[in-house]
Amino acid sequence: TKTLEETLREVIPPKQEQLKKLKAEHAQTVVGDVKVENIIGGMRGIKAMLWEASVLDPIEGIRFHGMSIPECREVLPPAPGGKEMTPESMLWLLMTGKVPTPQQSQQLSAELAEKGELPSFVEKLVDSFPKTLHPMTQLSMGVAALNHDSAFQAAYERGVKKTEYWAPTLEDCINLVAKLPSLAARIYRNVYYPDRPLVPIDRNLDLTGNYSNMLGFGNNENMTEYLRLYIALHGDHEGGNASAHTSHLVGSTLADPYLAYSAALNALAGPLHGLANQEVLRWQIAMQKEIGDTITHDNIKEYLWRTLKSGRVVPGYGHGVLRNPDPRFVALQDFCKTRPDLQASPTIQLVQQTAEVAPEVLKEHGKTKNPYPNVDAASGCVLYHYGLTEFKYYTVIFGVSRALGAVTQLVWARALGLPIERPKSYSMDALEKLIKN
Ligand code: NMX
Ligand code: MLT
Repeated sequence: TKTLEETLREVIPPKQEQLKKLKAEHAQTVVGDVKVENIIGGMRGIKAMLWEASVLDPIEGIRFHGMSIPECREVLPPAPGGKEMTPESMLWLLMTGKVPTPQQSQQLSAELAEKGELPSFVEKLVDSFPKTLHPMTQLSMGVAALNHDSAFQAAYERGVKKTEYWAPTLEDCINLVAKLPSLAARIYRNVYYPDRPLVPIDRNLDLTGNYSNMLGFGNNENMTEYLRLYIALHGDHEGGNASAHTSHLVGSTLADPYLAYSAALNALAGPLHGLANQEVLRWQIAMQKEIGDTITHDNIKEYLWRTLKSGRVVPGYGHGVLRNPDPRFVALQDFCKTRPDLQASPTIQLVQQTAEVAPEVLKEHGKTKNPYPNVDAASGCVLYHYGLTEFKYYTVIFGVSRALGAVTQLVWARALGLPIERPKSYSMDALEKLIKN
């Protein structure tokens, strides 16, 4: 059985050839144009980045190396005894473009468990944070501090050849993915359950089995399976989203993967991006309180209009690229539909009913280009139902997940020798001059 690194050694050379050919034959081929609306509109729609692991179609949603979410759920190996694809299987697919065998996926789980402990200075650093510091700030700071032991940084100082950059980068990336659950679980314990002892890593468990255990949900197999699906699903969403793009930008300076991903987490912590899953729960709970026990489409509608008229966005709805319901939302709803306890949950019912009403209200409101639910509309309610009710923590789980796609691109950017990212900017005066010419 080939390891992840051995598999990468096989798949990198043909990709390097593909890039060489693209450069040689198509460097001057035009694939789109740039309008003033793109420059002043958050670069929306500009085709401007290479990103190998996934591509987002506005109607069909995300495909990982061409595979849809239902296809991934079908073929990616689960954990022993489980049914849902694991994040390690997804990481293998993202990195190599190949579906791992169950043995390869388990081998990767074992490697991650072996490398999962935090250096003691990082434990001390995280333990020194005030409980009131947002969990995402803690995560970002903890990840940045892990760069103390960066293999890439050490190799760069030794003068490693450019063609070899990717191998120490991969070493850092695997270490980062391995350590994220311990770091994230430590933050959860410190902020919400300071008297609870921390559970050590079990070398026989997969990454999420350990994470769930460390969060205190190890005896709830449904929650662990949900976390596997959640973390695998949120792993990558092509390159232009704010967190992935940040990681790519920072990584393009040859900053090590810890620094690149720490920066990405700061982007994920914004309410228009990953923090929306925390905001959805806060908003749903406030709605539940206001509406009371009799939930009808009419009173949900009224609540939606109150949110919109007060000038706020409806969290969990809209998207920069998608123009249909997010297939990740659909997959999480599917998970709920197969479990009677979840179907009976008032919080989950409210999410489902809101999704029935909100698109019409948002269409009537007439602003958003996409009136449909995105993944954040559904991701938190199952956590809430299973007892992880501290919704300020939800984006941390997103942060454990998004590393899968970010680290994949960091390895590929170095394997392909991609340059530092540096787009051209204009002032309004300069733009007007450009228009006149
Ligand atoms: N509720 C109310 N108004 C909205 C919404 C919404 N859910 N979505 C977009 N709009 C408004 C938007 O604020 C903008 O208004 P204005 O012209 O006054 O600035 C207008 O509609 C056009 O925006 P779009 O072009 O449709 O959206 P854009 O690509 O700029 O932004 C989001 C995409 C996702 C930031 C936006 O839809 C949004 O703020 N959604 C709510 C927050 C959210 O769920 N974010 C999570 C995204 C997924 N993730 O995990 O990252
Ligand atoms: C994501 O998963 O990153 C979000 O859906 C946002 C995006 O793709 O722009």
